[in-house]
Amino acid sequence: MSRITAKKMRELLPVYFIAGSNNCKENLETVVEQAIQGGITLFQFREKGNDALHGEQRYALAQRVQRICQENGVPFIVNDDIELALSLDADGVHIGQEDEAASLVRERIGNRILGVSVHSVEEAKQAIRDGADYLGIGPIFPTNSKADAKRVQGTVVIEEIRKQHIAIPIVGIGGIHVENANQVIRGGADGISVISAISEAPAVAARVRELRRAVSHAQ
Ligand code: 3NM
Repeated sequence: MSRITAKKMRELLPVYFIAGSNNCKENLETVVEQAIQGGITLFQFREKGNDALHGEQRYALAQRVQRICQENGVPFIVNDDIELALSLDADGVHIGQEDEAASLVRERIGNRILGVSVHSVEEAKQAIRDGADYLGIGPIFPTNSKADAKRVQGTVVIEEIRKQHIAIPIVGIGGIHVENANQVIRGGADGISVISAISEAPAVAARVRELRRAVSHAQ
């Protein structure tokens, strides 16, 4: 398999759902199944923070969720944990600035999808040199889902990147909901990535449909 093209990558980004077991009131598998029914375009397994599972339980959960994604043709990305991604033969990994250098991660994962969180134009350029397939930029709005989130900066960084004619696929992250998704897309992102807008929705599939609609209306 060769590296994913930018065009194909963009097609995976409109509504990118990120979750772990502690983001969901029901079990994660059920939420992911419903989110897929609603039309998420990509999923990231992020088993982190308070009450996160570890070891065998974490691996088994990841495997079950990966199978659901595979059966439905939704690519499965692993947050941070390269060993887990490789042992599951996941479709890709997502890393932050605090994790292993993106260039080393690229070497380890071959042509799998590589997403990198960046917070400035400089970090964006470095991530591209290191081999990122897409960038995650945030927090766009205030978020309760990440304890160590950086300063909220709206869509400024995305706009600066686009002003410099850097065309890499981008998702916005942090505090994105149906009502503000349009600002993220109009700012230059190809999609939105969300935890709570989907994981805490009373009706998950319906919420995903609303998010899809908000994104496509803004494109
Ligand atoms: N990363 P919610 S914000 C996982 O700024 C994550 O890089 C962020 O959750 C960043 O959609 C965030 O519930 C949490 O706000 C996103």
